[in-house]
Amino acid sequence: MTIDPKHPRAKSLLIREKLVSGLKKGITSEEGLIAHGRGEAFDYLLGEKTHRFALKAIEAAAALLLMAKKPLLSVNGNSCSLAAYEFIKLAQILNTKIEVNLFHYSKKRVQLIENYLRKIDRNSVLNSGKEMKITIPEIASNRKIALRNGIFSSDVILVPLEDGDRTQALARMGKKVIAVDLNPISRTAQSASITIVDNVVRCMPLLITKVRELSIKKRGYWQELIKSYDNRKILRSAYKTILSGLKK
Ligand code: PTJ
Repeated sequence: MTIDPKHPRAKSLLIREKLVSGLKKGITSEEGLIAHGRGEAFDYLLGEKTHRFALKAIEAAAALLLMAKKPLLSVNGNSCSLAAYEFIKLAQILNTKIEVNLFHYSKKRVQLIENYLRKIDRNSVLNSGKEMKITIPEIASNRKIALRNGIFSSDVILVPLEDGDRTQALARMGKKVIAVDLNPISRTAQSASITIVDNVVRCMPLLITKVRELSIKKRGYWQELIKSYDNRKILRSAYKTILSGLKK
């Protein structure tokens, strides 16, 4: 479908088109379209813009990713369809890897997503066909299948558009989780160390810029940013913004 840039909902329609195109390529799951609908509803209430609370979370996330011994970017069907180039760019800047980890798991879809990402940059993507797999305990979905050299051995993991189970399991394993979730009351949002309540499409370019900006600062500066960051406060602000959106 051709989208007229003058259409009042052009941006939102473009995002939908990306997901539908991902579905046709076998990247987005059918369920991913439904999950996006939930995200859209929250985004609508947030005025479809990046708020101050999200900028604060992005700043802390950038610092945490820079501080990490082994950061990792976890990508699923929706995030690949919506922001593949940005995930690759971020992996390159951080000199780290992307692991494809799916809720609606199929070997075929993992491979399709890996191949799609590898066409942009083959060095940034872990190869599930070659890497050793490990099961993360207490996860009730196929998200439990992780790569030993990836999520399993990483200390800071970026998880966009997540279901809550894995975030909680990773936190129990002592890992720091950075979530991107438009719903501040989801289990993922509540269990993550840092929650970016923003659309993945808007926040990824901002996160890339922030990582670049902070990379020239000293470790102590990153530490201060993380120390002064309060995820509860950020979630409260997001929740209040949604409530006031509803009142309007
Ligand atoms: O590709 P798969 O198989 O791994 O599946 C991906 C989905 C997203 C279907 C899967 O992880 C899932 O079922 O997720 P949930 O439990 O529906 O949670 C997705 C969360 O992401 C919800 O809280 C949505 O509000 C939120 N969300 C949806 N679209 C966006 C979003 N958050 C940020 N940006 C979005 N564009």
